[in-house]
Amino acid sequence: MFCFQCQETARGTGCIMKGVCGKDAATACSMDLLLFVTRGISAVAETLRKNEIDVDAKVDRFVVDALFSTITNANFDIESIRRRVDKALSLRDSLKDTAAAHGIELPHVDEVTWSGTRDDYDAKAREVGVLHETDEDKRSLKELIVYGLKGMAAYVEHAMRLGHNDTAIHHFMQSALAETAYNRMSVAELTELALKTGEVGVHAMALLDTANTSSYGHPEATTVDIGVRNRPGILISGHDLKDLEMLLEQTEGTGVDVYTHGEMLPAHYYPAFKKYAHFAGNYGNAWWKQREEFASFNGPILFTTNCIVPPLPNADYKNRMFTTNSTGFPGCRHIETDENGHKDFSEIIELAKKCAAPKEIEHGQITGGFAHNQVIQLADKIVEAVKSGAIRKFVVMAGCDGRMNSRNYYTDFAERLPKDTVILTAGCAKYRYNKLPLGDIQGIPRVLDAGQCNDSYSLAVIALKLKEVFGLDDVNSLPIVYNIAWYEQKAVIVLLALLSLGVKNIHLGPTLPAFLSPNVAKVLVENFGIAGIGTVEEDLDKFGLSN
Ligand code: FSO
Ligand code: SF4
Repeated sequence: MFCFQCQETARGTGCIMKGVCGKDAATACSMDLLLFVTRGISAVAETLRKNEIDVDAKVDRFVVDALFSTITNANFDIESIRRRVDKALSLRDSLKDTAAAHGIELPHVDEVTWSGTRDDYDAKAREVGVLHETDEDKRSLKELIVYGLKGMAAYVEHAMRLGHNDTAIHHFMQSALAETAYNRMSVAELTELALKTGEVGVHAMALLDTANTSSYGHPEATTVDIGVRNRPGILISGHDLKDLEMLLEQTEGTGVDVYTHGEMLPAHYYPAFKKYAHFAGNYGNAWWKQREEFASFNGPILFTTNCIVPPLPNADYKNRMFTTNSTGFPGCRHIETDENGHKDFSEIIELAKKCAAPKEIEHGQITGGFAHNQVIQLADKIVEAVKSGAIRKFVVMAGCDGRMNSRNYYTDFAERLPKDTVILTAGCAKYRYNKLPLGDIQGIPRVLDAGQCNDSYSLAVIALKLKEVFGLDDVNSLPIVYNIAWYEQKAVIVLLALLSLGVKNIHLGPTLPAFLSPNVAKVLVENFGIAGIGTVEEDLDKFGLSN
C-alpha cells in the first residue's frame, strides 16, 4: 500500500505498512482498485457524453459514493469496498456495451480495458495505486485533484440526499477523474485543472448550502448544551443532516434523547431541529477523542460519515456502533436506505432503550450558528466595530482537528490572539478553542462558528459581502487573515475553493500536505502565498497581531 492523502500520514511522507488511521494494507489496496475502476467508468461516461449519448444518473451516484468511501476514516470494511469494485466493473462494462452499440471508440487506457474477477483484485490493486504515476509533479497534482474530488463528492452526496443535484458538477467530476487516467496533461494543465476543481467545489458547497438551508432554515445564533440528561441517548456523528432528521423523527416520544458528536454539532443551529425537545445537546469533542467519549456515552452511536477511529479490540462500545451511507466498519451493523430514501433506525432505538444514560464529561453551553445569513444580519454592527477599531482583524481558523500534539498550537494561537480580533471558524478545528472563555466584542462573540467544514462556504460568502460593504476590489484587502488546519480530503476541496476565489496567503497546518511535491508546493507558494505554520509567536507576528 501507499497512501499519503491525509495530514497524519506516517512520518509525514506516506503510509506503507498500515494506515496511521487504522486502515490495513489490503483495504487500502482495494480502495486503489476501486478508484482505478471508477476512473474507467468516468472515462467511458465522459466519452459517451461527448458523443451525445445520455448516461444514466446511477453512474453519478456510484462515482460519488465510490469517492466518498475512500475518504480518510470513512470506511474500514474491505468487503464493502470489494462489493463496490464488483459493481464498478459491471457498471463500466454496461457503459462499454452502450458505446459498442453506437460504434463509439473508447480511450485505450487500462482503466477501461482491464477485466478481472475477485481472484485478480489483489494483484491488480498493487499495480494501480498512487505510485503508478512515476512523474512526481504529475502525481502530486493528480492526487491534489482526486482528493479535491473526494471532498466534493461528500458534499454532493449530502445535497443529493436532500433532493438537490447538479449534473454539471457530476460531469466535471467524471471528466477530471478520467483526465487522471489519460496521462496527457502537462504539469501546467494539471495545475489549471486543480484550480478548476476548486471552482466547481465552490458550486458544490453552494449546492449543499442551498440544500441544507432550504430544508432546515438558515442557521441562527444558538447556545448548545454540552452536559447530559438522565435518559438513554443515541449519539449521531458525521455530517448528514437528512439522517439526523430521520433519527429525530423516529426517536420522538420513545424516551430516548439524541446527542450530536463532532461535526454534527452545527445541526443545533438549524431552526427545523429546534422543535425536537429530545434533541439534547452535543456530547464530547472532535472525532479523534471518540474512543474515550463513546465508552462513557453508554448508548448507541450512528456514523453518518467519516471520521471513524477503529475501536480497540476490547472496546465495549463496538457493539453499539452503527454505520450508514458510504461509511463502514467490519462487524458493525450498516443501516441501508430503502428505495424511497428512508432509513429504519428502530434497531438503534431499541438498543438505546436498554442502555444507561450518558455519563457527564462536561457541562455548560457553547455558542454557534454564525453562517452567512446570520452574520450578514449582523453586518451593520460588524462594519461599525471594524470602522471604530473595536475589531482589528478577523482570523479564519476553519478546518479540521486531529490527534497530533502539534495541534495544541491552535489552542495557544486562539488564546494569545489580541482581544480585538474575531475568529471565524467551520469544521471540527473549532474544538481546539470553542470552549475557551474568549469573550465578545460589543456583543459579537470572538469565536463565530459557521458550522461544518462545508460551511467554510459561508466564510467565503461573508468575506465577499464584507468586500462589497467596504467597497474593496480585492478580497485580500479585507482585514482577514487565514490560519487553517487540515486533516482529510474535504479540507482539500475547501482549500482549492478558497484559492479559486482568489484568497491569498493562507497558512496551512499543522504540516503541509505530503502529497505536494517540492515543485507543486513552490507553485502554491509563489502564486498564492500558501505557507505552513511556525511558532505561535512567529505567526502572530507575521499576521501583524503580536500584541
Ligand atoms: Fe473532515 Fe476536517 Fe468535516 Fe472534521 S474536513 S475532519 S470531522 O473538519 O469535519 O469532515
Ligand atoms: Fe495513512 Fe492518512 Fe492514508 Fe490513513 S488516510 S493510510 S493515515 S495517509
